Amino acid sequence: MDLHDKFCGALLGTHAGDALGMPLEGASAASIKKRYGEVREMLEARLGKGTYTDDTEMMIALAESLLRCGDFDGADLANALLENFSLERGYGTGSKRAMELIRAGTNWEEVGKRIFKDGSYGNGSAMRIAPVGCLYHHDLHKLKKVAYASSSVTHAHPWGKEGAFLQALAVAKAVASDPEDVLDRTKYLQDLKNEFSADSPYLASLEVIEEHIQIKPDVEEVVAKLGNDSRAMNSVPTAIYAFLTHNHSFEETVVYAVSIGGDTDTIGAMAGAIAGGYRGKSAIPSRWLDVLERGTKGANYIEELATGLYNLHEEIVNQR
Ligand code: RVK
Ligand code: MG
Ligand code: MG
Repeated sequence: MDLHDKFCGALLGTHAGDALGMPLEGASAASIKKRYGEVREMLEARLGKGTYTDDTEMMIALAESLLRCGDFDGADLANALLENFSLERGYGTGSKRAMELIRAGTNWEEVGKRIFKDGSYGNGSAMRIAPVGCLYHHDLHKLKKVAYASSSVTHAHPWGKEGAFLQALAVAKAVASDPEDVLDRTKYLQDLKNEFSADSPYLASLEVIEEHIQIKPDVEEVVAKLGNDSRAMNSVPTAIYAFLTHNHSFEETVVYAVSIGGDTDTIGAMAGAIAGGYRGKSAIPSRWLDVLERGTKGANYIEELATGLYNLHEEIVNQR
C-alpha cells in the first residue's frame, strides 16, 4: 500500500468533497436531483470553482498544528484555528463563537465549554479530523485521545467529541485497509461499533447503516434515517454510509455524498476524507484535482501538509 498517497488522498479528498458540495449547501436531495440530475463536475461557487470552505480551512489548521508540535497541543491548535480563520469561508455559529473566545484570550480548555449548553455537537470538529485519522491510524488509543482533545477546543459536547472520534476512526480504518482487497464492510462497521456504548446515538446510526447497506434505499430514506444536517450525529454516519455503499470508487462516493443534500460541503468533505484515505490521491479524478484552488494555502499546500504528516508518522512508528 502507498501510505503517502493515502495521506494525500484523505486531505485532498476533504478539499475535493468540500468543493463539490459547497455550491449545493442547504439544498434538499430532491431539489439537487431536479436541478442537476447528479453533480459530477465542480460547479461555479461562491468563492470560485474548486474553492474550499471552513471544513478544509480548519483541517489545514489542525494539520499545521500537529506538524508544528509533533503532537496534539491544545493551545497551539486554538492559535492555528484563529490564524487561519476567514469568515468568508462560511463558518458555523458555534465555531465563530469559538474564534471570538480564542481571540479574547480565553484558555483553550475553556473555549469549547462556553458554546451552547454543554458545548457544541455540530460537525465542525469531525469535518476537520482527517489529519488525526491519518497520523494515528496505527495507534487507535492515541487516535481516540487526540480526536476527543482536538474536538474539545471548539466542540466540547460529548456528542461533538464522539462524532470527531467516529470520523477519525473511519478515516484510520480506511487508511489501514488495502484497496486491492475487497473491503470487509461487516468487519469495518463492527470495528466502529465496538467503540461506542449502548446509549450513544452513533451506535444506533451504525446499526441503521448495517441494516441498510445491502438494500440501498432511496436517498430520502437515508436522510430520514441518518440525517443530513450540521449536527455531528446527523452527518458523520451519513458520510460513512456514502463511503461503504460506494467504496469501489472515490468519485462515486463523493458524488453520492453530495446528492444526499443538506450539509453537502461537509458530508462531501467527510466522505471524501474516508474514500481518499482508502484509495489515495491517485483515485481522485484529475478533472477535479485540476480545478481545486491553488492559492497560498490551496491544494499544493494541502499536499505538502499530507507529506509532512506522512513523514511524522514514519518518525513516530520508527521510534516505537
Ligand atoms: C456553515 C443545540 C446545537 C448544539 C447544542 C446545532 C459550516 C446548532 C460547515 C448549530 C458545517 C449546529 C457547519 C452546528 C459546521 C450544536 N444545543 N444545538 N449543544 N450544538 N447544535 O454552530 O462549526 O457551514 O443548530 O457549532 O459545528 O460547513 O448551529 O457549528 O456545515 O448544530 O458549519 O454547530 O458547524 P455549530 P459547526
Ligand atoms: Mg463548510
Ligand atoms: Mg457544511
